[in-house]
Amino acid sequence: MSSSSTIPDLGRGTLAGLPALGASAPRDPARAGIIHLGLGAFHRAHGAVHTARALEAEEGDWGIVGFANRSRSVVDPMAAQDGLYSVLELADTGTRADVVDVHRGFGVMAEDPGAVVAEIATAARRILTLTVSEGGYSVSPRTGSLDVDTAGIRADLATPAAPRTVIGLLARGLTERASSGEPFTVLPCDNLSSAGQTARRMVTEFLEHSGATEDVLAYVREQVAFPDAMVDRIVPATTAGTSDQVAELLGVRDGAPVRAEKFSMWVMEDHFPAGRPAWDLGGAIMSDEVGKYEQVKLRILNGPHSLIAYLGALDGRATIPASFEQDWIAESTLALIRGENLPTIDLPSGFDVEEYIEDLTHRWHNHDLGHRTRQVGSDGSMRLPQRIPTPALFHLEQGRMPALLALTVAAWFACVVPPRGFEPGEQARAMSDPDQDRLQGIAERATTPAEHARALLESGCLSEQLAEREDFVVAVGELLTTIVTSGPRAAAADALAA
Ligand code: CS2
Repeated sequence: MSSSSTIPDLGRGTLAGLPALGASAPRDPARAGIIHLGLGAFHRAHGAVHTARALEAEEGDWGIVGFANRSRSVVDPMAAQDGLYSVLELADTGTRADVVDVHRGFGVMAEDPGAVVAEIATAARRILTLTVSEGGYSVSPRTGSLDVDTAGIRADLATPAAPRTVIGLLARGLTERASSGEPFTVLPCDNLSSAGQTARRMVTEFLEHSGATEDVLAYVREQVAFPDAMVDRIVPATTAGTSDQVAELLGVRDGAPVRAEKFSMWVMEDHFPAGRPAWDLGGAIMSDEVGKYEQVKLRILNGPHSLIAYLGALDGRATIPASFEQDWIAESTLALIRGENLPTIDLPSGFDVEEYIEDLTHRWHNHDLGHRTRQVGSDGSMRLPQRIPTPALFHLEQGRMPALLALTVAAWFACVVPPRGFEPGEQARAMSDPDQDRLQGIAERATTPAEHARALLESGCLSEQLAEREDFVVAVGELLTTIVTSGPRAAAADALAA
């Protein structure tokens, strides 16, 4: 690019005069109180921004040492930029960019897992936050327990001193920290219900399977907190143009920018035995009702988001706003929210759910964000077990068919594990899923879409309990048949009429 040579690179030398957040975090990496696992766009646009704002409100030793999962694509440019990057906020009222200045150290989990273990064992680190996506918690969708059938967990249980999975790393790190007895907090920031309790259970099960001592188990039980949290901000993948937009707004070239909507919400249990940043002053909500907020988030936003992505992709739409603009998709989504998911939610006290839904429909219309259907539709095998079974079983047990939840499942299968002979189109083909080949293998012998749906559901890919619901299996099969023979719009009409 001809202009790029004249634009200086982002770094401490070019920071003066730029809108920066968090700079009061001590520069010395030894004083960084937080370890973060999963240095992706979401953490950088959400937790890191709230931490930076908290530091603006109240100083403290709360810099972040961040670990990417496996790629160096973020770590390298951030390290070259003295840990700085910008967040481009795309709102109706205009676009703005802020530089975030809270990261004080970097690593890549897959390259140097031992470094993560050593960090957890270091007394000055007091909190570990994580955004490792649903799959990172190694929960079996079938049983809800630690997934000992995965190669990663099997390998880590065989050599617990040299772990590679997130749960194995946490277990090893806490084992090493146990000898000092220093308290610690693990704060998951993924879209999982009871994410904190789930992480505690998985770590404890791992320790038990690997023969940990009673001392270590007692340390984890008594000195380590695993608060639950609800996280909410739509953060689409960074695109090639993001850097140019930042250059235009800030006059610097940023090799690791992120883009996000204006909305941001973080609700957490206030349980931090080793202290915490003033997150409450940085926009987060401290609450004893996090479980209820999680239900709101998973069932009003995430589940319906999946439905928009799958119906939209089957209809050839590349983005969430382009999909949600289709009346029949919006109608199906709102019917899912109001008719099926909302009745299953125990709302937090004083929470204005109508305002949340109103905001959300607005957020889903944000064309500037251009959130891709392929991004939201990927990893369904990890995401849908968090979004579908609980509300679906709620209705089934009362003798009602949740047709739009069934439609979400049928549309997921059509996109990602299509029945033989069905071509779901370019947008659906672009969705990825770590379990895709295994799922396709399970349905290999099916000769009809209904048999295909049955084979998949009966494998327990969403939950064992749901697999046993013959009425749900039949409903998903019928909707998948309609998608294949008459298209997604006809299937949505059937679900709405049910
Ligand atoms: C989305 C979420 O991709 C998805 O599964 O539903 O990433 C969603 O955008 C965020 O949870 C919003 O807070």
